[in-house]
Amino acid sequence: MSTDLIAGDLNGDERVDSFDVVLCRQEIVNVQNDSEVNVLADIDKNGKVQVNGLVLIADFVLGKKNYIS
Ligand SMILES: [Ca+2]
Repeated sequence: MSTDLIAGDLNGDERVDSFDVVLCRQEIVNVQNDSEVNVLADIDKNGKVQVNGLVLIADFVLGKKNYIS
């Protein structure tokens, strides 16, 4: 993992792409339980990994938004 954390970059490859969307989805259904990924997937910082974070990442990856926040 990179030391520079990027919102939405759940796998730490310094890019936000479809792999991060898949990872976020896995976090939501608790397939994985990686605390660092959970922090990065909690886009709105409400302490939970929820579908809204997944939607934000997916919208960014699909080009619907040019930022993640
Ligand atoms: Ca990534």
